[in-house]
Amino acid sequence: MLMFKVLHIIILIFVCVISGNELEFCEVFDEYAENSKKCSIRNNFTQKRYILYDVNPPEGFNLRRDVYIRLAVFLKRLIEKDEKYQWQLVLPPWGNLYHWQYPNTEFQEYLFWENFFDITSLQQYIPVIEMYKFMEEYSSGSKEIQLDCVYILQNDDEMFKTGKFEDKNEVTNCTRDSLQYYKSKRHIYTSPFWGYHNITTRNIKCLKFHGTASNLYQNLKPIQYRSIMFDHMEIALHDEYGSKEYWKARRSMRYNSELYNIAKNYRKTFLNSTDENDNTDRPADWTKEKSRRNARGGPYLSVHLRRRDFIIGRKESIPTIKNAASQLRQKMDKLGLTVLFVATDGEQHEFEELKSYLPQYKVLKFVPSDYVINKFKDGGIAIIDQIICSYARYFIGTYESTFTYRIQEEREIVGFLPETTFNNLCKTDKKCPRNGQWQIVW
Ligand SMILES: Nc1nc2c(ncn2[C@@H]2O[C@H](COP(=O)(O)OP(=O)(O)O)[C@@H](O)[C@H]2O)c(=O)[nH]1
Ligand SMILES: *[C@@H]1O[C@H](CO)[C@@H](O)[C@H](O)[C@H]1NC(C)=O
Ligand SMILES: *[C@@H]1O[C@H](CO)[C@@H](O)[C@H](O)[C@H]1NC(C)=O
Ligand SMILES: *[C@@H]1O[C@H](CO)[C@@H](O)[C@H](O)[C@H]1NC(C)=O
Ligand SMILES: *[C@@H]1O[C@H](CO)[C@@H](O)[C@H](O)[C@H]1NC(C)=O
Ligand SMILES: [Mg+2]
Repeated sequence: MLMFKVLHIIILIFVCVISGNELEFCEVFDEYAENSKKCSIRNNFTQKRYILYDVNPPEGFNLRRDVYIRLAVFLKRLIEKDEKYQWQLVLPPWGNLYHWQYPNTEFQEYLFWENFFDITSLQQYIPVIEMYKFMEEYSSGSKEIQLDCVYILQNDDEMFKTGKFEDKNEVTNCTRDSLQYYKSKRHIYTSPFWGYHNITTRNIKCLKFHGTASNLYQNLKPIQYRSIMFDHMEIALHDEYGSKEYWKARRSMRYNSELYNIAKNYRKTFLNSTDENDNTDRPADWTKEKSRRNARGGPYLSVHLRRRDFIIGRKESIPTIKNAASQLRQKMDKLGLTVLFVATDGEQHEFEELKSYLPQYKVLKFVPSDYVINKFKDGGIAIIDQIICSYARYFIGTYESTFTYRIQEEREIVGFLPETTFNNLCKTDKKCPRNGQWQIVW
């Protein structure tokens, strides 16, 4: 009897020790003892850990940029706290976004961040690497890249029904909804993985999740996993929206310098706008940038005139073209400006219509050359529009458009007065929703 008890205790201790580490260690491979050993040696060999992520497919470019900031701040804090591992964020290639319209969809797949952003600037905030670099580093010669764990975040529908929100991070059964984009063959999942057919995983976990990005800390399990991916990362919220840290991450998102140069040439040629005249000079290195409110901006008013899906989805706040023209005219007259720069996703005929209501003003939009279309595509052209808007003396945006928010942030960084930035078109002169003013913190 005593023997039995002692044995029982020993077994208990043994189980605890094992489940505390070794047994969980690289569980991906634990069907194969031999692989499991290899795997632990492999994980021990390098301290590099890779975090990958993706966002709900219908989301646009500018919300995706916001999701990057959530991860960047999370990673920054993680690195401060945990020096044992070399954490790296793998930048998810851009592709096939819903709003991207240039024909030939293949041509808009697998676009790396360097097309749009300055990678060195991003790296001055956190260690990021492009997907192709990750593939090189991680595959070590094999044809396939197997991620150690993929978490699919899911909203807790119950919470949305009751309205009682509390942090949640619970492994749950995957719904068909969560798995709809993944294909499974003998427990090996492939696709979507940003369109790569050679990325797979054996280990998908669905998470009922509510809370900020840092609540995902417990899911990293760096002893067990060398690479993890979070899908539907937009479900995780900002840890510190609008804080100094948030703005640091935002400031590190400098665009590809060629995009700045294209915008600069356009401003000079068509808008009589130069950094010297407009007091908008900036240091090349974002970490050297300082708080200021004396940017003047070029002698033009810029507007972000969001159309397409917003005309249908945001009826309450989107004006007719005619009404927008009237609002713009009033403002230009008040400011003594005669040049209007229009950034829009609207149809050509909507732009022509706008112009027809403003005959006494110079109304312009950026028309990309074939070179720009081929090299930078929809994403780059949109950024050029955003840059030109962010150097105007006065900006008017579209209510609740993330495209507009990114312009407002850029103007906060460049150093404009908030009243020249936080304005939006109204449904009519009388019906005017107001966006919040998220001012920069240095
Ligand atoms: N070039 C250009 N594209 C735009 C403009 N407005 C919207 N778009 C396109 O439409 C997309 C809108 O989606 P998103 O980035 O999610 O912004 P939101 O939907 O306005 O919050 C952008 O990413 C662009 O591809 C614009 O003024 N100029
Ligand atoms: C990992 O490496 C450390 C020393 O670097 C060693 O003490 C330990 O036994 C190794 N663990 C495994 C599972 O190989
Ligand atoms: C995976 O596929 C991509 C695109 O087809 C290719 O560029 C990459 O080299 C491949 N990676 C490996 C490890 O085979
Ligand atoms: C998950 O699925 C299993 C097997 O289908 C079932 O037994 C279990 O109750 C489910 N769990 C939840 C939380 O729905
Ligand atoms: C361009 O701007 C400069 C300085 O702001 C001004 O002196 C000049 O007259 C402007 N040129 C035109 C053609 O408007
Ligand atoms: Mg959108």
